[in-house]
This record gives sequence, structure tokens and C-alpha cells, in this order.
Amino acid sequence: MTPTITAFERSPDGGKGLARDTRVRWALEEIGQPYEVRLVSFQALKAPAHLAHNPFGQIPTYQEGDLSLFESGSIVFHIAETHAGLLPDDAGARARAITWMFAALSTVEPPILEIVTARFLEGDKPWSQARLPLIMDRIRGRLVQLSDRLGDAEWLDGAFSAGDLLMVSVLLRLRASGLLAEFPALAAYVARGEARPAYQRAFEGQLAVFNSQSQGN
Ligand code: GTB
Repeated sequence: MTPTITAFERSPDGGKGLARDTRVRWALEEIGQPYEVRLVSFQALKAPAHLAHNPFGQIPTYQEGDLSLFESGSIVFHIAETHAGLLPDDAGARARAITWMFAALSTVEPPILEIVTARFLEGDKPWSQARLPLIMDRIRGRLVQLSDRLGDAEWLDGAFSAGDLLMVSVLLRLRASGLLAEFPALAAYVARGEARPAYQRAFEGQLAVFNSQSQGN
């Protein structure tokens, strides 16, 4: 059964692939699973029909027959668990790859999201400018640790896995801040992820949505 995912009707990132449908698209492209995309407006995100699929009124969601999922990490995990190619067969290696999925979403991504909070949600507060350097240093701390662990390896633990897919997706959001460039090994790691044909297809897919919506107005 062809799954359907949701994405922004008009992504605020201008087609840069930073919204979280891209990581789900990427996972589906990696395993060669065709999918459909249902575009959702900001207004529709908060309407009952969408809230039935995601109680927090966000994208992405994933529907496959009777199964309805939300949370990009859970969706990528489901895809990786039910198809070959994103998680190793060996039990130990599989557990470690899953650990990297959690590390990406619960250890590396949270401080990165604080940049958005400080710049946009709290940008008008008098303490916002003073907070930003603290956030940047906290992120730097994580990146030092991650870069040390990666070393000169191609991927985090052997072959490319869903752990790398999520880690690269999370790190991509740092490019505009200049922080990624401070860590050449991580910048090269992200570039390797972006160079994967599956990522390219995912990126083009989301960009096509942005371009078609822009032309419509
Ligand atoms: N933990 C959830 C997950 O991983 O699925 C978080 C989902 C989430 O934050 N979804 C965002 C959303 O639906 C889109 S991706 N927001 C609408 C809302 O909450 O009302 C976050 C995002 C948005 C915009 C950019 N950007 O413009 O660069 C990047 C990422």
C-alpha cells in the first residue's frame, strides 16, 4: 500500500528542505518506496481533520492503510524497521543505529532548535540577543563531541543507517548559522548525506512543491 505523508503547502524555509517532511521523504527514497504527499496549509494543520492524525497540529504525518503516525523520528523508525536498508541486520549494530537516531533527536537537535526560539519566537525580548551566544556555545559543545566520535569515519557506526539520516537532517539546520563550517569533519559528513541520490530525490520533491506553490501566486 502506498503511504501518504503530509508536508507544508507552503514551507517557510523557501524550499531549502529544512521542514521535517524532508527526512521522511529521504527515508522513503532510500528504501525505494513510492509515496504520496498531502499538502496542508497552516490553517488546516490546526483543524480537527489533521489533529486526528497529529494532536500537535504539525507535519509530517504518515498514513499507510489503517496506520496513522506522527513524529518524524517515529515515522523514520517505522520505515526503517519494516524495510531493508536503513538498519543493520546484526542485533548489536541495529541497536547502536537506533541509539544514533535517538541521539540525533534528543541530544543534538534540541539545542539547535533553540536558535529558532531565540531568533524568532523570542526575538523581541530584551534578553534575546544576549542569549544567542550562550545557545551557540552549547551547540558547539555538542558538535565537538559528535565530531570527536565521528573522527574520519564515513558514517557514525559502519554503514549508512537511519541514525545517519536523522543526524544529517538535524545538522543541516545549522548551515545558515555558520556553525557547521566550524567543524570540517561534520560539514563533510553532512555533504556526504546530501550527496546520496535518495537525499537528492527527497530534496527535489520538496522543492518541486515549493516552486509549484510559488508559481500559483
Ligand atoms: N517533533 C516533531 C517531529 O519531529 O515530527 C516536530 C514537528 C514539527 O516541528 N513540525 C513543524 C510544523 O508542523 C514543521 S518542521 N510546524 C507548524 C506548527 O507547529 O504550527 C519545523 C520547521 C519549520 C520551518 C522551518 N523553516 O522554515 O526553516 C524548518 C523546520
